[in-house]
Amino acid sequence: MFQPEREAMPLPELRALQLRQLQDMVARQHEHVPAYRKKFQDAGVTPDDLQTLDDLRRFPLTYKADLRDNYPLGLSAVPRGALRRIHASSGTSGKPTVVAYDDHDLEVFAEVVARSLYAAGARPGMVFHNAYGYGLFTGGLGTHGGAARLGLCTVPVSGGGTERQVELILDLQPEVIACTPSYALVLADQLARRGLGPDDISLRAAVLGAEPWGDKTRQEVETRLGVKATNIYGLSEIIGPGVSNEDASEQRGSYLWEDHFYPEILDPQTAEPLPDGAWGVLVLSSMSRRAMPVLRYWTGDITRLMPGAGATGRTMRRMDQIRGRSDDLIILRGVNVYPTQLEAVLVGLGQTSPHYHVTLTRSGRMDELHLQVEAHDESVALQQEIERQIKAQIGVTVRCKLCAPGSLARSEGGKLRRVTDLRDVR
Ligand code: DLL
Repeated sequence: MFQPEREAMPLPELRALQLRQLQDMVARQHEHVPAYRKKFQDAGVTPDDLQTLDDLRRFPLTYKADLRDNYPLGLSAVPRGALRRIHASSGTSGKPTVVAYDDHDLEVFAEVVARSLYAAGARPGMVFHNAYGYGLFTGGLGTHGGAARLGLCTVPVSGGGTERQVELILDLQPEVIACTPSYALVLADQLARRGLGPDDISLRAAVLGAEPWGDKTRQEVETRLGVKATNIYGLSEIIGPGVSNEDASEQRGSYLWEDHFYPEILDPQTAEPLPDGAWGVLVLSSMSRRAMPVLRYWTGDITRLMPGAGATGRTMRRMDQIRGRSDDLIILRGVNVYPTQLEAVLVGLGQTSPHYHVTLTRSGRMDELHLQVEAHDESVALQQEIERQIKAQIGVTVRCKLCAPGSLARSEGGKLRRVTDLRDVR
C-alpha cells in the first residue's frame, strides 16, 4: 500500500471521517455556492440535518445538468484567485463540463493517483509511459501528478502517434504504461507488425481505464504486452482518474478511495439506495475537494460495491467493473442490454478478437442490433453460434457479422465508442 494508515484505516474510524468530511462539505456548499443553497432549500434540508451517514439520502443529487446550468464555474466554492487548474470533460454536446481545482485538490488528486499506481504494481524509480491524453482531459495530467508523487519517471507521450510510442517503449524501457484498454491493443498490434512480442519489451504493469472493458480484453493485453493489467476508474466531476483502482495481486474489484470519495449505489429508475452487492448507478460525493465539491453526483455508471473485504488488507470497499452507463443502456425490444454483456458472451466463446461494434437501427417499429466482430474464422457457423449464444444468455436476437481482424475502427488514444445508435436519426 502507498498509504497503509489511510488505505487500511479501521472501519469505525473511516466512517467517522466520512461523516465529518460530508458535514464540512455540505456546510461549505451552503455558505459559498448559491446553486447548492437553493438545491438544499428545494429539498427542505439544512446542513444540520446531516447527523449520520444514513441522513445523506435526504440530500439532493447532483447531475451533469447542474454543472452545465452553472457553466463554467458557478459551482465553485472558493474565490477565483485560489484556483490552480481547470479541466473539462469530453464528449458532451454543446459546451463541455468544466471542473476546477485549488492547491489542496491537486494534492488530493496526486495522492489518490499515487495509491492507484502503487496498487497497479508501480514502484518508485520505475519509468512510466503515460499515453493518456494531456490537455483538458483529466487522464494525462492527472496520472502525471500521481506518478510524480509516487516517485516514477514519467514519459509524457500523450495519445496518438502509435509508431513513435512503440519506439519510445523500446528505447526508454518503461515498466509501467497507462492508456485506454483499446489503445493498449493498438500498441500490441503495432508491436506485432514489427515482429515483436512481450519478451521484447520491458513493460510489467498496465493501468487501463477511461472506457468500459472486460476480461477478454484484459487477457489479450496481458499476454500480448506481458503485463498485469488493472482497472483504473474515475471521472472529471469527482476528480479525474484515481477514484478507484484494482490491486495487481488480486484483480478483483477496484479499491475505491473512500476517505476522499463517498460512494452510494442507487436504483437507476427510482434512485433508492441499494445494498452492497446490488448493481445500480454509482453516486459519489467528493468530500475532501475544496474548489468544486459535488454532493451525491449521479455518475450514470452501472456497477456494484462488492460485498466483503478484499484480500489485500485494505478496509475500503471495492467496486466492480463498469457494466455500462445508465444512459448508454441499450433497451432492445424491451430487454436491457449492456455492450459489456455482449463482450462477455464473446469471451465465453473464445473464438473472436475483443474488437466489436454495435449499431442500433430501426426498421418500421422494430429495433435491430447489429454486432460486428473481428474473427479469423469468418464462417457462417461461428456467426450463427454467436447469435445463438447471445439469444440464450441475454435473451435478445441480434444480427452478427464477422469481419477480418484489423477492419474495425481502433482508438487513437481517446475513448472508443462501441455503440452507434442510428434509431433516432430520421
Ligand atoms: O475518463 C477519467 C479517467 C482518465 C479515468 C483515465 C481513468 C483513466 P471523464 O472524461 O470525465 O474522466 O469520463 C468519465 O468515463 O463516468 C465512465 O463512464 C468512464 N470511465 C472512466 N474510467 C472507466 C473504467 C475520465 N475504468 C467517464 N471503466 C466515467 C469503465 C470508465 N468506464
